[in-house]
Amino acid sequence: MKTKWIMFAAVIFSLCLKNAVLASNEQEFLWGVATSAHQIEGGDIPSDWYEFEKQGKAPDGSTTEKAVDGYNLAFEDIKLLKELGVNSYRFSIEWARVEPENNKFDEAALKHYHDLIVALKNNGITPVVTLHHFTNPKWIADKSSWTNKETANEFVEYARKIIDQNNNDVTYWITVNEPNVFLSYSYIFGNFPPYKKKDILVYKKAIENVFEAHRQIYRYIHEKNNKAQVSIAYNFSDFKPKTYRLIDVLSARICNYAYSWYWTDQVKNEMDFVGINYYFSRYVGLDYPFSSQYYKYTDVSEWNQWPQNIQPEGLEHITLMAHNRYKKPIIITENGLPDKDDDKRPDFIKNHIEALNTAKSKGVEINGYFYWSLMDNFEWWGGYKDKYGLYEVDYNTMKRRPRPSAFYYRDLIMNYQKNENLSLPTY
Ligand code: IFM
Repeated sequence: MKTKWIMFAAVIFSLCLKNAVLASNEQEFLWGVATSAHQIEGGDIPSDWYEFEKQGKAPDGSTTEKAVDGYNLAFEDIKLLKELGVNSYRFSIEWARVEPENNKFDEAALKHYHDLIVALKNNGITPVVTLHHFTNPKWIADKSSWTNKETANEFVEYARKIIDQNNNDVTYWITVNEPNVFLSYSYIFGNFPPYKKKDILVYKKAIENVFEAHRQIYRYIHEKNNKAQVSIAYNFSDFKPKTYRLIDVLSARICNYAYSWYWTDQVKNEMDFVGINYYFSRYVGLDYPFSSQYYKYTDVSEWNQWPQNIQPEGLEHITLMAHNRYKKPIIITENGLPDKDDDKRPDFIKNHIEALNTAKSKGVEINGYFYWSLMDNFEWWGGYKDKYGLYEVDYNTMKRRPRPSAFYYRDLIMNYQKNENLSLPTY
């Protein structure tokens, strides 16, 4: 009888402990990694990007037919997260998969994402859920995508479905990833679907529709859960003057405004934190973007499309600027490097974390850091050549193998969590 009581008490105690750990997890500094559905899952056939890839328009003619089999291996991949010791995972839900036809929701896909969220939580990993990461369902593309006002409503409908199902389990939501990038490539540079070039009016309409959808979703999530943390993940670049001439200084200011603040200002009342995706900085002058001299090379990665600066100080500067402008907490929602030999990545991570430490010592509230990416994946500009992964993927067997930087990141996280003299880990 006594043993029974002891066992009963032990079960209750372990349940309480687990809940306490999960609850406290949500307050911890978020140490994480990020991915997106289309880039890893494979089989995202009802999407506009898949259509684009089928026409041979993606880099190297590659397709995401298999990608890195992330949909089938989603639950297996939780082991990688555990191995890294991260306490959070940023991933996206694929609209096209969940709603392959207008108003026809795929119950199996909805269940898959819900189960993934629950499985992450059961493993002590906080899910950070992105609702839109570059791709649209094909039926949305057929209705002229984001230039159509209806798309905002359709997106809100889809988002509500996801939120209704998961709002008890998700605190952190990113409505849209890098609208400043995907809309510019879709409507100005013309190399993302629907390939419109320099169509400023259409571009402006698309921006308005994305922000309108964001605002509605922001309000909807907060009606359901007033503790939720909702934002957009923007791509930030630190534009610096290439000389101290007034004209270059002005150009840098204009670029910073056009690239970043123009976008973030529009939803400053509808973001609970500033989501920063940071990769590199740029040196600019009046001639930007026509000059080929606007990069000051410090250390250059193997990024496919153009040489990429490795400049952690740019991240420090951006976080300071964002802090001064909005006085809101900041989460680094992406930061990473394509480095197949893995010889620059450990330093890249360390230096960017140190830059955040410096920003923090200057009063910036930083609540999380997500390395891009958990594993190699399909890159919008580089196909499968750009290797951002902490885990290398063998594209034939789909086996994941940790690169040395995976262990480096794991040890760094452990170090920060143990050593109270370092200021970053808890807040
Ligand atoms: O892979 C992309 C991601 O989808 C958006 N941010 C930049 C990453 C690296 O190019």
